Amino acid sequence: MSTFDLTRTLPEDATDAALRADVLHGLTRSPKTLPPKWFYDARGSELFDEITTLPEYYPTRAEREILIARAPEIAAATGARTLVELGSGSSDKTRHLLDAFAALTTYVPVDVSESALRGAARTLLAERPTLAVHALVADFTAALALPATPGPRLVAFLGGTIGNLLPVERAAFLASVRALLSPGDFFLLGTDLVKDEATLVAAYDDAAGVTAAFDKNVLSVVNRELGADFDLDAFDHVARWNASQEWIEMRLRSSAAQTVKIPALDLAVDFTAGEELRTEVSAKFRRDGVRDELALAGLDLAHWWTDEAGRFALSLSTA
Ligand code: AVJ
Repeated sequence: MSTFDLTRTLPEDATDAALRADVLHGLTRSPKTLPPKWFYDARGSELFDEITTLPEYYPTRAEREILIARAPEIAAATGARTLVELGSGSSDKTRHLLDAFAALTTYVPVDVSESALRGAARTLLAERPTLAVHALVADFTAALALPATPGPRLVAFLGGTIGNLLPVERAAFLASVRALLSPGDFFLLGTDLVKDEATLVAAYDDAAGVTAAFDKNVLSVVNRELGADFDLDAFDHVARWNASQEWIEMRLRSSAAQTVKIPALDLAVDFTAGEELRTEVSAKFRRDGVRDELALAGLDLAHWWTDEAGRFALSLSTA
């Protein structure tokens, strides 16, 4: 007997209000920025899925390699009965964990996309009719209230998405994860690792141009949702390694001086020729940095696993 329920903690219009606030704030400051969460409309999610299959984009394959190799150890170390997955999306990676977790009864996927949650639950429940799925439509960067589920709980945040948060945001996020955990619970975190610049830049500027299309897609989102008139051909995709911050930055560079109108905000935004709009930061990590950031949030690093090539890490920490 399977159970499925879905709880919405985001008001229906929250997305619209947040997009307006982010676009107004990001495009009226200098340098201009847009937060990466707005990449992921239906088209953007499709493009991201395509990115994960590109030869240059290693993180997804590296993380999958670790999950497959270490799922039995993760299951043994945690004895988890509930898996909470933040930013679960299609729940593709979750399968590797679920397969290894004999004690698991309950899965709590958390995502901003209700359609992704429903689709993922349908697929999972078809395969695992005894699983209880409590889906949560929520923004994982905001305070979360989890349903009461059997412990121990394993909270997972995979894919390296923590790298999209700036250091102060990361500290706040880790503290909020810590607040979700009771004694005996665990946190599983995926982090992409610092490596040579050429490999990193290629992963964010692939030869086929899929990442460029993904980057520009944020402009389509603003056009559609806020009636803006961004000309996608008037911007070039740029991926740059910031060595002092140890993060990749994706930017859109205006190829000419231009003015973009955003009617929903009653705003006109001027770009100079060559001006860059930062659309994403994707931080890369080292073991000691991850350990220290976890410790600051009150989390103890217990296990650190990488793929054979040492490109990506999964860490398991305790409250
Ligand atoms: C989904 C946030 C992990 O930062 O590598 C892929 C998004 N951006 N290519 C990443 C992304 C450009 C990705 N995360």
